[in-house]
Amino acid sequence: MENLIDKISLCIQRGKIDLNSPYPPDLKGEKGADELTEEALNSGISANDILTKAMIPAMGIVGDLFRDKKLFVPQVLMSAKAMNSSMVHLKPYFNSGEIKKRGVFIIGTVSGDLHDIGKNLVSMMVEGSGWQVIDLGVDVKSDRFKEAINLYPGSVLGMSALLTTTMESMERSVKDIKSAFPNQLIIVGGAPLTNSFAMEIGADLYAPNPQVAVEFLNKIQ
Ligand code: B1M
Repeated sequence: MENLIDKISLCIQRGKIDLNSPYPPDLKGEKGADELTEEALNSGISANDILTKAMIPAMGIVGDLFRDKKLFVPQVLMSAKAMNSSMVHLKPYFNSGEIKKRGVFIIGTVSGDLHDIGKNLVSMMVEGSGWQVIDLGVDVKSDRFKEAINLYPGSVLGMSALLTTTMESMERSVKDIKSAFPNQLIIVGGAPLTNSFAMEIGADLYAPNPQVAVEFLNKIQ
């Protein structure tokens, strides 16, 4: 069992998707996260073990390396793709309730902001750590965030902004949401933000990178 778990973990860390994927070059021609996950399930390893012993720790390692600038965006995207190819096999177990999600994380870029690369990275890392992610996409108005919060009580909300102009809409949205849902936890991130800005507008956490958001989420749940 350790062997397959270790192999799946390695594939996710290295971004090895499946047998046919040429990346990374030194693993060309070898099975990837896709085939190994199927093999693990067929050999009787539980979906929960695959998730908690291989996938989540692997994405944690990727997140740490990215935070420490030892991995970069393209490599993280490959890891996320490998994780998704594993996740496809686990989806039926999530749906049957055999695997419990840690919680619900709603995310979107704020009104007026179309930059979604950072937001997508955060979504993938949070999903990889065992959370259900509701991705509202880009240019999300405050009312849309509030609708989602209504649908998922107890969720955590993440907002991303990349423009100095959309920092203003982030401020308006955070204030609006906090006045409607005073206990709503809100994480904000994006290149132009600072911790003092995040605290001033009433957010609960400024996450300069996805891993800080993941660590916060995993502490509360
Ligand atoms: Co735009 N753009 N852009 N752009 N763009 C910037 C942001 C800019 C800095 C470029 C520049 O002038 N040097 C500048 C902003 C200047 C400012 O406001 N001070 C800018 C501008 C001006 C614009 C337009 C206004 C240009 C124009 O049309 N005149 C326009 C605005 C569109 C809009 O949003 N309404 C625009 C458009 C675009 C494209 C559509 C062409 C494209 C976006 C494509 C896409 O996202 N699908 C684009 C891009 C790619 C960029 C740059 C080059 C790269 C942004 C990026 O993806 N970075 C950017 C310049 C730069 O950064 N070098 C730029 C990589 C990404 C992984 O980082 O998003 O910071 P980032 O996410 C990080 C962290 O911030 C954090 O985690 C991620 C990983 O570490 N993080 C979170 C982010 N969100 C988080 C949420 C969290 C936690 C962490 O919790 C919830």
